[in-house]
Amino acid sequence: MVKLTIDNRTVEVPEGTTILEAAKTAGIPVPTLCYLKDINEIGACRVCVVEIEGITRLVTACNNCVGEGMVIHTNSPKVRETRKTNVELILSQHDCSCPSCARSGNCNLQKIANDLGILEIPYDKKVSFTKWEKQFPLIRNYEKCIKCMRCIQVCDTVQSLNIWDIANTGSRTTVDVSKNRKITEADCALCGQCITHCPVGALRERDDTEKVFSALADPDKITVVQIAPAVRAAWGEPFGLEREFATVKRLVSAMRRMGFNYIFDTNFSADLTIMEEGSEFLKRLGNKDKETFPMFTSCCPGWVRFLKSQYPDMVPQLSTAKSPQQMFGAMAKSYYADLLGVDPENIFSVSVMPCLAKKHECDLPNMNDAGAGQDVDVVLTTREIDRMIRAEHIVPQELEEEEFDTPLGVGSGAGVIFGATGGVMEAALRSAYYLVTKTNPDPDAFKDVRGMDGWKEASFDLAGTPLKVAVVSGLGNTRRLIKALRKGKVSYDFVEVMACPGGCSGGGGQPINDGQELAGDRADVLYGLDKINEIRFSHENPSVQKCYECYLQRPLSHRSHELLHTDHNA
Ligand code: HC1
Ligand code: SF4
Repeated sequence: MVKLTIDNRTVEVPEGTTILEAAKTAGIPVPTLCYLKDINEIGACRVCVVEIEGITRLVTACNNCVGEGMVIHTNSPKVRETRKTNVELILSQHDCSCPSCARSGNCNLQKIANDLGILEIPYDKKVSFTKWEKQFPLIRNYEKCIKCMRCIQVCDTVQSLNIWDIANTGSRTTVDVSKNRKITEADCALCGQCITHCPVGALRERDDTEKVFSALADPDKITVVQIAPAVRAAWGEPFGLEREFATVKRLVSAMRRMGFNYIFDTNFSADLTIMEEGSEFLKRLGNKDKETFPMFTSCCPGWVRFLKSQYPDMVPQLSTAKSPQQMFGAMAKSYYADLLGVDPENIFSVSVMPCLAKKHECDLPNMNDAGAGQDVDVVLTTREIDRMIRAEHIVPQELEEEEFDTPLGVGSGAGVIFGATGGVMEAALRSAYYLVTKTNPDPDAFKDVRGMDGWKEASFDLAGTPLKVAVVSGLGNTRRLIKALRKGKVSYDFVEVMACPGGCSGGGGQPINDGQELAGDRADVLYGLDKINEIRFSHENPSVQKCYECYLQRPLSHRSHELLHTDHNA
């Protein structure tokens, strides 16, 4: 242990602890901008500088370790002055138009500048404007970039994609797409992790809220919206709502006030996905064809983009089942249009997702199987729906709980856990067991695949057939798993992949809580919802049963293939 003094407080911490961590244990917050625990500890922004008695030069707290007997001041006049100058220099290169910034009110730079009392920037502004492809779901605003390197590190070390790099030199230094590529030419998976880890507004999603406001105002449009599993665990965070209060039923209520005609649950189509994908898995398990086995889940479009760009020869191993989002869109404009007795062309199909890649997925040329334009017209992220709530002057604290509409608003506990890493696998195994044995397993029989580990393995006995499954989240972990699979070092029957660490609950479209990883807390909410759901199995969802009875006939039927499956290479 090392004993030292920080701001007149005696602190004892293990050897090798950084000054930042040591200060934290003593309850002394040191401001940081570029720091991301275990991912970006490079002291680039120099906001965390502190003074050590006996050393003339100030040092950065995030990447310097404590020493025995050190006397440290985290906010001495010298520290304050230097920190202020460092932030003023950052601001001199930053587009400070806060009112029009996506991160206004949730920006660490804004907060730190304000806390330091910076009311003027004494340096010349040198902000140059560079063009970006504004139709792409991910937008970089070079003028807001503070070169903290977080996006580079997250993309390299966590996601293994190396989309970003430093470009230019000297005062023209910026972060741009690596290897001189345009973003549309790079292999960006659109996981959005660079956005959720950016401390400022340099990265954001394409804003599609205006399209939805227009549809809501159009009397000829029937607006049908689906809410993804993971959104319910996070939408209330920016409003400071307790998780117990920020239920999906209150989100339903907010959206009804906005004027959506029919509000449904993606959990319904997650259940439908299990019926289709589970049946497909059992079929593939029967013949273990080399080309299509082991089977990969296909509901994460970030993962599908990754596989197509990095290992295209393995695309046939993806389940042909569409994602729940796209299954929902196809059913909304076919089955549900029939139930309503309306022309599907009049349906405007919106989805609220924790995800950026879903904005790309709904635009794919083969996602129009209901024959009325895109099956899903617009995808909004959790952040966008939260903006819409604010724009509509809805006070979330005053919302009462309201029910989803039926029948597509009915979902099982198996559907809701899709939003957490391991959830798709667990839901599929619950129903696969039933499909094979015609009896239900204990709904928690497959809980070994839960948890936030990036690469999990489990073995089960499926009525006499041994099954080995793997669950990965995060594309770096995914790359490691695929390499091991290709080298024959591991072998599985079924693999679930989610591009975002922790799965959709840690999705790139979720609220940003600077530097805090909340995927685990949000997953706990989803598992809690599964536990209290009266229906724990996708095959017991009465709306799904009815839909097969009256419309699809059975899993993998001709109509199911037309509406619910896809060719990922098309
Ligand atoms: Fe997901 Fe899915 S779980 S992919 O993470 O399979 O986005 O939540 O909606 O489609 O159901 C996302 C979440 C979501 C789909 C489902
Ligand atoms: Fe989107 Fe979920 Fe995949 Fe992340 S893990 S890219 S949020 S579908």
